[in-house]
Amino acid sequence: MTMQLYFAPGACSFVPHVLLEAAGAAFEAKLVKLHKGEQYGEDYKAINPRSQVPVLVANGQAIAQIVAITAFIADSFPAANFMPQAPMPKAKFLETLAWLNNTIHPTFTHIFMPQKFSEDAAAQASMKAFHVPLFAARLAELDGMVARAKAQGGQYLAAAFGHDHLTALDAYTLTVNRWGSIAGIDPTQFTHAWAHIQSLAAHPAIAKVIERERLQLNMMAQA
Ligand SMILES: N[C@@H](CCC(=O)N[C@@H](CS)C(=O)NCC(=O)O)C(=O)O
Repeated sequence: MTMQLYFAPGACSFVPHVLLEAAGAAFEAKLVKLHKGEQYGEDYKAINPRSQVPVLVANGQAIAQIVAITAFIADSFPAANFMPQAPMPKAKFLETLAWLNNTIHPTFTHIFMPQKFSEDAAAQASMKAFHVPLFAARLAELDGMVARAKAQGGQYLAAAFGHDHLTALDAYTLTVNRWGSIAGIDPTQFTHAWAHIQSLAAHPAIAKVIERERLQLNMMAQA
């Protein structure tokens, strides 16, 4: 299978980027410069008309949406155990992934890209101000999930529902906590998630992706 992952540094595409690297998959990492608007160019719109990363192209077929890409990678690399298989753990895994993708993630979008929701500068400013504490509260909820997984002796977040393997949930936790630091929310206050992120960053596949994307995990820390 030939694969290309379209990604942007520090974006949510970090999630499939980590999974592919951790699976030992052969893939080409294709950089999309979101800050230069490359996602709106005709070349990229031919790959994803919705102008977003990530996109995984597998044998010429494009897949968008992290939930779908995660399922595809998990099914393609079963030995990596990226998704629980039993009905209830699988449902809980998907519940958490969907929440990260459709709730935490768009909360940050309201802070980082308020122009997507209103053209009015005052409305953008109030939207931003409203969403910062909301994002912090949701990161605190995520911190609690990490705490529960660790309390059960787990190394990874999905241990909370009996699946102690690296999954998309861990990579997404790192991503949204890092985004918190962009929004001025100190990520070290989420002590369980922050400790978890440090151990994830030491995982060889994740370290490789952090290096390729040139990520600083805490954007509030002095460089
Ligand atoms: N629900 C989508 C979210 C994708 C998304 O929000 N991508 C952002 C980066 S994190 C993006 O490409 N933004 C570019 C833009 O909106 O201009 C998914 O799961 O793939």
